[in-house]
Amino acid sequence: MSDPRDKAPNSPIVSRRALLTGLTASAATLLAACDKLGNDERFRKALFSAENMHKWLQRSLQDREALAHEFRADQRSPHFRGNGTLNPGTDAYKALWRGKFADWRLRVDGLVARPLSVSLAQLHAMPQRVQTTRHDCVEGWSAIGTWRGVPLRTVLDAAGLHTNARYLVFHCLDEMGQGPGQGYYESIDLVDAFHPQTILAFALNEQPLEVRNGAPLRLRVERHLGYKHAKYLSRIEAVADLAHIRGGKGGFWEDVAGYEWYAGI
Ligand SMILES: Nc1nc2c(c(=O)[nH]1)N[C@H]1C(S)=C(S)[C@@H](COP(=O)(O)O)O[C@H]1N2
Ligand SMILES: [Mo]
Repeated sequence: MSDPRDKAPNSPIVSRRALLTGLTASAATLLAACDKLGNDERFRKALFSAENMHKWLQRSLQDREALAHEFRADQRSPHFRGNGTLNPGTDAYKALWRGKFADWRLRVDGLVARPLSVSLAQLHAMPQRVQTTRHDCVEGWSAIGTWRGVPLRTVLDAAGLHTNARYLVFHCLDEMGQGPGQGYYESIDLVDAFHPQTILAFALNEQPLEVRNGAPLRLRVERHLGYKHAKYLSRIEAVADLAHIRGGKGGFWEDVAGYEWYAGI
């Protein structure tokens, strides 16, 4: 479809030719050749054939499904530091902590067939995964740790995602000085949700999670930067889109500091 602005006199839009002259000669030749080929019906058909589209999609998906490197236990960092919130510090959290999190529940709701309320004991009884991975924080530090927890997939299968669910929103117990329900949150899409290394972790280096690392439960989404790994989980909400959740950008730092929602590594 032609852009009406192309026809405007003294159009401020840079012409294709002007753009081409700015490129290296070889790139320009290649582009011009592509341009000509693009007019060839057979070439276009081949380029955009179902088979090629499939190959292209498959390649991008394979990349997203690749596993993060796993390390040996003896490669672990001697100390796994805490970052961001080190203790939610609210009365509600303190009460849960005093009760050894026996009264804590993980709610799973939104676009699911069977909303769940899961205790820590129930999570401990589910199939578990253990992985030693490197955590990379945008603030410029990394640490290798061994995480134990339940694959997110297991919990989602139990809840039964609706077919219109596209994202999982992770609500946290730390309020970030914003009040209840306004604190830390994050979200991921279904490719990451069903990734085999995406787990709800309750142990670090074979010890129950410390408060600083997100007790009683935190997300591990190993192909992403640190801020996606939501700590102090209280609720997982399945949604069709993120626009109506909080600031609409899919995460606390995405909303307030312009962090990228997609933090793949
Ligand atoms: N609820 C919550 N989750 C959070 C944060 C936070 O402040 N609150 N900080 C994030 C950031 S920036 C990082 S790097 C990791 C730090 O995890 P750690 O405290 O176990 O090192 O948690 C992430 N998850
Ligand atoms: Mo971070």
